[in-house]
Amino acid sequence: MDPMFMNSNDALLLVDIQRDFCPGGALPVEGGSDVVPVLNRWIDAARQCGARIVASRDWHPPDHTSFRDRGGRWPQHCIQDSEGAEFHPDLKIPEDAKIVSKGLRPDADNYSAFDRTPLADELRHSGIQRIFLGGLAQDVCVRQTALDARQLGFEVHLITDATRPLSAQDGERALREMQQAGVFTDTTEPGKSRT
Ligand code: VGL
Ligand code: ZN
Repeated sequence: MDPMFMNSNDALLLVDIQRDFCPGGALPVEGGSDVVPVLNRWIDAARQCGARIVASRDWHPPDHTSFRDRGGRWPQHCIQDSEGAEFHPDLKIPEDAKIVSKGLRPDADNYSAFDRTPLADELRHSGIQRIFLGGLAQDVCVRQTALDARQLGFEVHLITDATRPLSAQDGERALREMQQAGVFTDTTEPGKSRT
């Protein structure tokens, strides 16, 4: 879909585009930085169309349960106030964007930007009905955020050119799961249709 079709009932949700999820970071997604120029164009379009812009971030305490040294699945990443937790320096997040932090509790992991955050209520209060999302990682936080958004009743569009998986195989599976849940995944850059 052409980003210029967005309006004030839409939100652009930028999921976890942080240094640690990009090449050189602690939990790098291959090609993770490639989502940045695509999403910068969507940010421009969202501003022109009056759509709401939200950026989520993984924001863990140093003793987070998802870390390997605590018996979890992942290397240490996105520790609160660390350099690795910063948004990608080239991502042009506007001053008035809403920042949503997740994964704050030491004893619980939350992959979704809606899990234990005020995001759903805030979007509803702003009259948002459609969510366009992209970011990292396609098979982890983007997947769970998109599935939750559907469950919460939003129309959801995954910007397929603006997401990358940690594992290619899991990324494909996540794409199918999202489609089965009613997420539109035909959304892409104008002229570069993937379907
Ligand atoms: C993520 C693994 C661990 C993500 C967060 O943002 O996709 N992945 N924590
Ligand atoms: Zn995490």
